[in-house]
Amino acid sequence: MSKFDLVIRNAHVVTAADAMRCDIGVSGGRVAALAHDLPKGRNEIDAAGRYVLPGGVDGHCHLEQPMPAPMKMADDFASGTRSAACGGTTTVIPFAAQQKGHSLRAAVEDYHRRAEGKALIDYAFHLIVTDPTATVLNEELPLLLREGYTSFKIYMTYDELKLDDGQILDVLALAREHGAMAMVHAENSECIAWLTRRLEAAGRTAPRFHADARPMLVEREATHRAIALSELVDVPILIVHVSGREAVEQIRWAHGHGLRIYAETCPQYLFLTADALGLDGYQGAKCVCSPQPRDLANQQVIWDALADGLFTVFSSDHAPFGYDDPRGKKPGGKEVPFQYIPNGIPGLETRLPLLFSEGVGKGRITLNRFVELTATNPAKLYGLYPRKGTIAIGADADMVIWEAAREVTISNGMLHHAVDYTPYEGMRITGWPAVTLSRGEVVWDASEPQGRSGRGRFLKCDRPDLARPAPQR
Ligand code: DUC
Ligand code: ZN
Ligand code: ZN
Repeated sequence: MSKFDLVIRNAHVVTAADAMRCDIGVSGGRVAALAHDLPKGRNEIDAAGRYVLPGGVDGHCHLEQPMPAPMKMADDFASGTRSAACGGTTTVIPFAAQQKGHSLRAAVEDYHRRAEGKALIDYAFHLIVTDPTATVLNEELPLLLREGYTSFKIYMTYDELKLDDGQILDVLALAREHGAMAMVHAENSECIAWLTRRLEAAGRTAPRFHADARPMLVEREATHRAIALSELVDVPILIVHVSGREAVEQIRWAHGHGLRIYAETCPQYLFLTADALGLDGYQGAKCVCSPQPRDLANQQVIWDALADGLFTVFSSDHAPFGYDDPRGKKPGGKEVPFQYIPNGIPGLETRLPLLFSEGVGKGRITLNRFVELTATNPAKLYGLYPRKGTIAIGADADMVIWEAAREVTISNGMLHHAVDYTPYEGMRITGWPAVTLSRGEVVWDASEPQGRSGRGRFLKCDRPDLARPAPQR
């Protein structure tokens, strides 16, 4: 009887810190050995000539998040996690969102019901705090944090989600007391509302005017304010979906002053520009997300900040709404003014291949940095490391064998989400996962998703591993 359920032979293993050539022995869903010439396993994969990397951890994606009618996200936990696995991601962390006037606990219970029996890969939950009442702050949140929900998102915009500065301070104080990770959506709500009213009055309602309602200063001001609120409370925060230069400058300033500000960016800020919102007719609705993609100069700033260590994590912000869909980009079946288009674009499956091809393949970032941004750091930030986010003895055997030279023209037909478009249609990239393993089981084999929906397990998160952000290189 073999000691190993699976042996991956001749692997070129790359983690955030190292690279080594060895065999990988998997037993009971975990990495049990990293050595040469391991004895035969019950199953064997020959990885000769291929990289074996930790499975991706997508720390920011939205799946089946309850929305105001008639909107409904296209992906549930089954299609969303399937799509993630086919793109090399083995852990997702979507959001259990509190509805104003309701309890946070109820949101978490509801979200578990949505996930149960459906996920193909493992998942944890962030919370979204929209109504920080005394009960939420003093009773619900402290208990939930102890039960393995150790991170939450707060919004500075969106009427149904946003908190005012006093509420944000209350929530940050609680994060400090309990060692939780606060993620902040930083955009100035009043400026957006004012600009939107003026655009509407001028009849400027096409999708491309979404960008005019959110000039960069809207993100810059809110980023600055979020940093100040974090400094006042003396607690680290993560600024999510940073889109360009002015927000990056604020974060650099904070780092220069020794403040613990983590930062996230997403594929849409590297591979799309605001021009995509002006596509023919109503097509620009496909790329309406917030913050919106900027321009080529801002893309370069984001690339530089990925390479020099300013960013801690690279996430998809997958927010799946169908285009020709009365529950999606055409609410009620109609082409609507930009402010009623549900915000978000799909990207769970393309996140890793895009960064692998254009980042590692084009020499902008190293393979170690790729692993750090897409797997190791999100696992650390959200209290899942070292179980997730690395290849090490005792870690879950979540791994991706990469076919680094495979040339791919992205098309929606090859993806596995339930959205009817991809914003990256026609893009030519090099590299795609050949095999994705979740706890030692194949969930993607280069042609089909594998494994049973519902095999994915809920993960309780520990306290975040809150080292200071890496010094900028
Ligand atoms: N913006 C968000 O804040 N969340 C989901 C999608 C989006 O565009
Ligand atoms: Zn957001
Ligand atoms: Zn989001």
